[in-house]
Amino acid sequence: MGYVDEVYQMVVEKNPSQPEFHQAVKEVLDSLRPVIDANEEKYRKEALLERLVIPDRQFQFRVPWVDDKGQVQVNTGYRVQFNNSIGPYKGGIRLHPSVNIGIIKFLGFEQIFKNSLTGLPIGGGKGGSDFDPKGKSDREVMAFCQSFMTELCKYIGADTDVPAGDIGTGAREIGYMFGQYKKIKGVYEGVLTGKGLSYGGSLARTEATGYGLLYLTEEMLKCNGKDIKGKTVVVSGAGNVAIYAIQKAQQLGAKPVTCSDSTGWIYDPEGIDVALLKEVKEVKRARLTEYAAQRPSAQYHEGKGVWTVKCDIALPCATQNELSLEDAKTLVANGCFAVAEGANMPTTLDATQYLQENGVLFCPGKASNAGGVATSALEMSQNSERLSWTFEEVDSKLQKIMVDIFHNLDDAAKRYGHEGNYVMGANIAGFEKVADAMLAQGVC
Ligand code: NDP
Ligand code: 2IT
Repeated sequence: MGYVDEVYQMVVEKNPSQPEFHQAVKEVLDSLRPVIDANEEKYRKEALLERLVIPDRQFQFRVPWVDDKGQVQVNTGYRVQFNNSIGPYKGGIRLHPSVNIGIIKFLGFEQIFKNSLTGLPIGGGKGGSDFDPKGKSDREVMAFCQSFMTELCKYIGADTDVPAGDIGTGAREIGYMFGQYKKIKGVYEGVLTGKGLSYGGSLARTEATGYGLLYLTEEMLKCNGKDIKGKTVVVSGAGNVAIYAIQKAQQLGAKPVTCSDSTGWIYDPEGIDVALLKEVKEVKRARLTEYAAQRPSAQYHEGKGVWTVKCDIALPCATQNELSLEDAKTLVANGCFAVAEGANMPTTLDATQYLQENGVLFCPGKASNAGGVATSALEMSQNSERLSWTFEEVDSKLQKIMVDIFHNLDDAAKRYGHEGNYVMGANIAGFEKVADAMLAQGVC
């Protein structure tokens, strides 16, 4: 058996019941075959792949908090510090009832390559909890965040591990966590990113993932002789990534016509009204039925369905495995020619393969959603120099980073004879820098 297959089998055997982690590892290792084959003897001797797929360390802890009725609730908290060979661990905190160690490990593993692709000095990590912020009062969310940070603060720091937002963790949660870190440690430092602007946050971080997704998509289209202007875009999700993807798509002259949340989806043939979507989701924290109630052109449907809408470009921006083989077939049949992932691993492996085989331009999340973490790294830079840059400064750096990421993965795919396979290009380009740093730093 080849080295790649041996390591993948070891991952499956040693990490039972973690299908998302297996999937993320499979995608990366399969892409790396040409690189590994060319260096097999050296990498085997160094156990490079074993060291890559086993996290440096992982923490799991109890998070007790008191709800508004005086009842004690208990959640489980996680932080996986995966790889710090090119910089401090960096990655978000996911708060969602579906969170378990396998989900956090898949996200942490992806983060290693994503962070490498940004070109900035950040390693890979991820954290989270099975806590559900939905329907909780602000006081309950604060109680949870404080308890979560009471434990997490032992393992993180501005030069060690710098968490940020992800599903269910936005500015409110980051604020409560930052306050608790400061109170316990007595240190005012950039230990979290995605902070509020009054206490060290960066302008454009809120917009960064969605904007970055569109900057990369625009470049990918341009390099393939296409223009984003006038194109119909289908977006899933209605959270941080989806909202700013929709906004930037409109600014670039495209027409996003859908969004979705965990209960239903909107088809708005006149184009999504971003101001209304923000009001419903960011201010009222309400369901999408509220959007439909205030927008005569919008149709609301229960359940899943955005991929059935005819489009040119699809941007999955909600969660993992939300775009199946069936969905991919529908997209292709409807003439969709580009898919760029805003979420982490939203497309199943068979769907990805189907899209690629049918000539759809496909950019994996670790490249196309890297604008969020890249801007987090810019926030870290601003915190270190105790300065704040203007929106335009951050936004123009973000644009350059996304364009550079696309060209890096495009070049890597070409170098290995797989032109146009951006999954391979992203994994190879992300891996090369990390592998080089790991080998240079010896056995550790
Ligand atoms: P938010 O919590 O702001 O929004 C998530 C959206 O996706 C909501 O509309 C939510 O609906 C929907 N959603 C979440 N889970 C599910 C589910 N299991 N089934 C159906 N719908 C679901 O998160 P973000 O926008 O920040 O994150 C979205 C994706 O982007 C995630 O994969 C995340 O890892 C990734 N990402 C985020 C970055 C960031 O900077 N925030 C950076 C890079 C990637 P509902 O509210 O009803 O649950
Ligand atoms: O998946 C991701 O890249 C994020 N949730 C953002 C991480 C970060 O540190 O900004």
